[in-house]
Amino acid sequence: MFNLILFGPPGSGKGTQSERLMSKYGLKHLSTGDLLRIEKAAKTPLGLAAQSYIEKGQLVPDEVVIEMISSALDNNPHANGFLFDGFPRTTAQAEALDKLLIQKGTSIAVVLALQVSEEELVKRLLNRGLTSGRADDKDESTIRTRFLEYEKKTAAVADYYKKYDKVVYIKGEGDVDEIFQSLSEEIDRRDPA
Ligand code: B4P
Repeated sequence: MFNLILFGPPGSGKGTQSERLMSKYGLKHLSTGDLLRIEKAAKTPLGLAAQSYIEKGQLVPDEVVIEMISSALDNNPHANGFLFDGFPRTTAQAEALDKLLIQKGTSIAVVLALQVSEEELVKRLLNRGLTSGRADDKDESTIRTRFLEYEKKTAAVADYYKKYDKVVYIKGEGDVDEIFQSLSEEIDRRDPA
């Protein structure tokens, strides 16, 4: 089983690259952002509780996303491996994920961290906000809140995995195909086959 985390600030291209990586490597894509938006659209109690956090640009509480990931892992017992996109976003989430994977006799192989400048991130998210209908992409102050949350709570996740020597930084600006190529090279080096 090959499990990887695609890591990076909001708008760094995690969702964009995940789509390609999952089809190339046959990994099960688990995006907590997507899972939360599905819950929100279905107006489930979880989705309604998450909505106010997402719309303000804040992180959803750890226990909510950890429970969601735990169920997703249980619901995919035959997966070849998982591609975690936008999860973990706090050290508590990273610790919980490690425990869940140990229970399944597996672990994280690598954390691929996309690096993009803040000006470029703002540009991308405002641009996506023009068509996505996502409330958290619409105005610059919500986008800035997301960056603050990232600095305050999420950046430490890279430090957590650095202790285990699992983090590889990848330039996330430029051509989408070239970024995909760089990510693929790192995965191939670790041989998920
Ligand atoms: P997410 O859905 O995870 O989204 P994201 O950080 O906005 O985006 P991503 O990095 O995937 O960007 P994308 O590829 O789409 O999170 C949304 C919210 O959900 C969070 O703020 C939080 O409230 C909540 N949440 C999710 N997970 C959570 C967790 N674990 N704990 C707590 N709360 C959680 O790219 C963005 C744009 O850039 C797109 O328009 C794309 O086309 C463009 N783009 C991509 N690559 C490009 C390139 N190389 N060049 C130019 N444009 C590019």
